[in-house]
Amino acid sequence: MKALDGVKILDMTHVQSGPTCTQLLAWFGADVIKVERPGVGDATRGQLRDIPDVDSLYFTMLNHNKRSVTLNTKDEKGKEIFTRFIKECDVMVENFAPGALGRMGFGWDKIQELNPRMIYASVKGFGPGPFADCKVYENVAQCAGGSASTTGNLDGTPMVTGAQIGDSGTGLHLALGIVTALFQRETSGKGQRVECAMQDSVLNLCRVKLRDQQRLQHGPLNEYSQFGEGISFGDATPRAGNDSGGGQPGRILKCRGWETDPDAYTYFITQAAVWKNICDVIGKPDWKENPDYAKPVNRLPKLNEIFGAIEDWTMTKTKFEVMDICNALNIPVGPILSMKEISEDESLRQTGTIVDVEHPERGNYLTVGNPIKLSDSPSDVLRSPLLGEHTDEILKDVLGMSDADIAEAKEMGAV
Ligand code: CAO
Repeated sequence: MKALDGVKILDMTHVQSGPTCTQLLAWFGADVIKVERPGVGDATRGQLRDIPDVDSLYFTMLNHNKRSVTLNTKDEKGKEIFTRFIKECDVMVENFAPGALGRMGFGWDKIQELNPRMIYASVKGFGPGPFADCKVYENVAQCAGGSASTTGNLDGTPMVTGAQIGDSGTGLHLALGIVTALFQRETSGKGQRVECAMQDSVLNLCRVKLRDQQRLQHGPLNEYSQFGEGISFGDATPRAGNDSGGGQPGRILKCRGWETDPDAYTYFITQAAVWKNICDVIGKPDWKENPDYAKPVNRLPKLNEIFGAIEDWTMTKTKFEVMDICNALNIPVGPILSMKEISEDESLRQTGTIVDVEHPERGNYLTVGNPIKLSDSPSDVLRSPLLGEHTDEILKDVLGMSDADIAEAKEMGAV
C-alpha cells in the first residue's frame, strides 16, 4: 500500500512546475494520468536533448511513475473523452498559460458541474492582479518573487539561483495544497480549487528577506557584511553575497586546492555557542576571552577580519577535512559539493535520493528520487512513460472503452 493508492490524478501539466507536483503525488502512490497532445506531447520531451530522438533528461527526470495518454482536448471527440476523465478522476492539475483550460471549455464552473468532488489545482505565474494574465518561466518568478533582488553580491547585478524555486518550489507548494484538499474532502465530500502562484511561492521561500526589509526601518542589518565594511544601507533589503540569512554569521571560505578546483570551498558558520571551539581550531585562543571578540555583538563589525582568520585556517585543509575536524567540535560547516560529487555519492544512493533508472530508449540515467521519505509508503522510482505509451490501457481501465471505441477515436485523431 502507498499513501495515495486509489487517488486518480488527471495530469494536464507540462514543463517543470506542474510535473514536479504530479511526480511527487505519483511517488506517494497516486495513479497519475499524463494527458499529452497526440504526436506532440510535453514540450520538454524535445528540449535540451542529449541523445537524438530520445526523450530528454529534462522530461524523464520530472515525469517518473506516471502513465501517458495522448488526447486532443480541443477536438470534439477528444473533449467527450476528456469529460469522462474529469468524471472519473479525483484531481486535475494544470499549469497552462492563464485561461487555456477555459478556452478548451473546461473552466472551474464546468468542472464542478461535471464532478463536484474534483480538486482542480493550478500553477500560474501570478495571482489575481495586474500580471494575472502573464506567462511565466522560472527566472521571471525568481525576479518577481524577491529572490533575484536579494541574491548576488552587493556591487553586482541581481542574480538568479540554480535552485528551481519558481518551478519546483511552486510544484511542492501545490502538492501540499492538493493533499490538504483531499483531506478536507474526506469530511466535506466536496472538491475545491487549489491555486499556487509562482511569485507567491518564491516570496514564501524568501520570507527572511521580507523580515529584513522591515528590520531596516529600525537600523542597519548588522549581521550583513556591509555593516562591518561601513557601507550604508539603502531603503530595500540589499544583496548579501554569501552571508548567512540567519542570526549566526556565516561565509563561503576557500579550502586547500581552491586555486584549481572551483568547488574547493566550505560554508563556515560562526555559531555563538561554539565560539571557543572555533578560536581553538583556527589558532586564536586569545579571542576566547578578549572582550573585542568574546561576545557575538562585538564580533559583528569585525566579520571580515574574523572570517579572514578562519579562511587562513580552512585554506590549509580540504573541504572534507574541515568537515571532519569541525563537526567533531560541533562547529556547523558544509563542503561545497559539485554535481559531479553529488552524482557519485554512495550514501545518497543508499537513501534513494540519487537513483539509477533504466529507460528503454536512452539506457541508464541518474535522477533525484523522492526527497520526502515516508516509513509506510516508500517511493520506488519508475521510468517516465513514452508519449502515449499507456493510451489504450488507460482508455480501457479508467474509462471502460472498448477496442472498437478506441480504434474509432484514433481514426478521428482524438487520441
Ligand atoms: N490537446 C490540445 N491542445 C492542448 C493540449 C492537448 N492535449 N495540451 C495543451 N494544449 C494547448 C493549450 O490549450 C494551449 O492552447 P491555447 O493557447 O490555444 O489555449 C496550448 O496548447 C499551449 O499552452 P500554453 O500557452 O500553456 O503553452 P506555452 O508553451 O505557450 O507557454 C508557459 C508555456 C509555461 C509559459 C505557460 O504555460 C505558463 O505561463 N504557465 C503557467 C506558469 C507556469 O507553470 N510556468 C512554469 C513553466 S516551467 O514549469
